[in-house]
Amino acid sequence: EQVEETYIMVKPDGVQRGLVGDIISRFEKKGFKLTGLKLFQCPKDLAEEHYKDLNSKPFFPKLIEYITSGPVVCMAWEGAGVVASARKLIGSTDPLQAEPGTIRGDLAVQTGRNVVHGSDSPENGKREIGLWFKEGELCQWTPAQAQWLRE
Ligand code: YYY
Ligand code: MG
Repeated sequence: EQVEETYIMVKPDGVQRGLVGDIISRFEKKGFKLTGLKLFQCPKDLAEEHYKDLNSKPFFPKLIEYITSGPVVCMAWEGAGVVASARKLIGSTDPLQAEPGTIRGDLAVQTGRNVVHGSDSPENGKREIGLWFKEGELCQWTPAQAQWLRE
């Protein structure tokens, strides 16, 4: 299988509501590898670059205001199939449509406050990790449990 990277971010509502530990824990327990982690106040230009594909949408200004409204938790996660699997763990964009057991299904009620971001493709995973992290902020390491996760 192809090892991939994905950019996961706890949005300002997730930080304010004390959900950081719960959200990190779900990816950690699943067995993916954390390679980057920081609390960060996002500047407006970075938020606009991150969401540039949506810049013609009517909700874009409110989305940028929301993402820059307080600190976010930036994460890089690595593993075979991590991009699609993380999207499943996160659930549908609209938390009312998201399945119970998913982060949004369990912890949120509105699209505009859906607590977490996850990259939608391996290409965007790389792009977004490059946007949000400097090179020295990422760690390459071998988790001690690696041999118990994969045969
Ligand atoms: O990847 P995902 O976060 O599930 O959804 P996107 O379609 O990429 O939209 C990004 C972000 O924009 C979404 O998480 C909330 C916000 N948004 C919104 O406020 N209103 C919409 N109708 C669609 C998306
Ligand atoms: Mg998206």
